[in-house]
Amino acid sequence: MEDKGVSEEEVFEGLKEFKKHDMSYNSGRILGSMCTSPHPVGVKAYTSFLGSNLGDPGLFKGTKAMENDVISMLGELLGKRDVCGHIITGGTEANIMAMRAARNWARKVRGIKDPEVVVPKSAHFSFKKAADILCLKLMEADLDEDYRVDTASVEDLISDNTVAVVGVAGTTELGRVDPIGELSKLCIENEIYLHVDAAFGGFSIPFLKELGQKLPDFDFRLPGVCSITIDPHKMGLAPIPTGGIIFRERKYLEAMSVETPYLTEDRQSTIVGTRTGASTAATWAIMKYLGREGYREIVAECMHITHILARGINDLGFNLVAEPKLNIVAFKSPKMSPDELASQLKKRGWAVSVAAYPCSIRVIVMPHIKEEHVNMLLDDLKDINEEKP
Ligand code: 0PR
Repeated sequence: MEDKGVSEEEVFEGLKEFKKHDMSYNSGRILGSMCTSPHPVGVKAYTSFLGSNLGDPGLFKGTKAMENDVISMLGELLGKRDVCGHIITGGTEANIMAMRAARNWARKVRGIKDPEVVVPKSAHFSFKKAADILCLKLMEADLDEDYRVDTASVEDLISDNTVAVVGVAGTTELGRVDPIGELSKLCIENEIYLHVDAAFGGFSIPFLKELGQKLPDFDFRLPGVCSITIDPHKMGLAPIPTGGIIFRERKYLEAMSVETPYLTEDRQSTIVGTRTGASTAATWAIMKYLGREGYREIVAECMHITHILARGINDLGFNLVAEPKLNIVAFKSPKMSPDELASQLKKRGWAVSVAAYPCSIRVIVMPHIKEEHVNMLLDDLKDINEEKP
């Protein structure tokens, strides 16, 4: 830092320079992200709560009431209005909080000292971070032929030390929805905590069901489900960083609370201390503004474009890994490896990601991907395919 400051103009010129090197969602070229352009109403709400700190809620009672309201709205979307939870930084923090709650609860009621967690092989890598931080042993369950977790494999991995089972509603790589109903039964029988990671699917599955798409129940309607991750900064269209963690019962939040001697609340359960109220304001505003109808229209459009892309890819002779259930299309080329295809697409200005299991190109059809972008992508895929002997 220089001793003397510069003018505001100079500062913003400097910022513009950095921004030039960023990709923009509006270009339609970001194909591998679960984030998107935040909704303008959310952006406006976000900027009006920049100084509000939910880490000291007694000072920001209005923001705290708004967080409670958002949690109830999310709970209602997930089948139970009377829930508790927090708006936090994203899916990673939500999953860590859920694992911490499950571990502490099992320690308290079952005296478990060597905790294990059963996760599907398709689980997001945030569970590896949770396991490392919380000293949990991760047991990875196999997937079935449709890349959903195999309940029999989960059952085999359950032991006296199991503190939680995880199911995913909208897997990171393929958008699969695990058989959460079967997991719920299994967890009730074995008295084990069940966490559902709906970071991606939480803001789309309920609306797709309302639109008549056949998708299994995944939420608090299933009695075994103890907590759900749902990320407003993915399909909820909120600005980054906005995640959600929702618990069926307060006792799980309390199982990880610590004393906060000099704050305006006595105990705190979140990992983060100082915590922005802006994310909560944005989520509240967007949910109120769009309503279910607004979200239904957005997910319907994403699915429409997903099907156009999937059909086009199929017609060009590429192989779809699986028929899309949510707005994710994964595919392979019969002529080259996913890495080679990704680098060819990169040369043509597309930012795609390569999914690990099964190794394939993954396109997440977020609201910033329009039909015109998909048509350009299909043209480039056609050229790449024809250039390769
Ligand atoms: N759970 C699931 C099912 C997820 O897909 C993700 C993230 C998380 C948890 C973790 O969420 P946070 O990243 O909010 O902590 N899934 C994407 C991924 O890792 C996130 C992402 C977003 C990737 C934007 C790329 C990108 O440009 O693939």
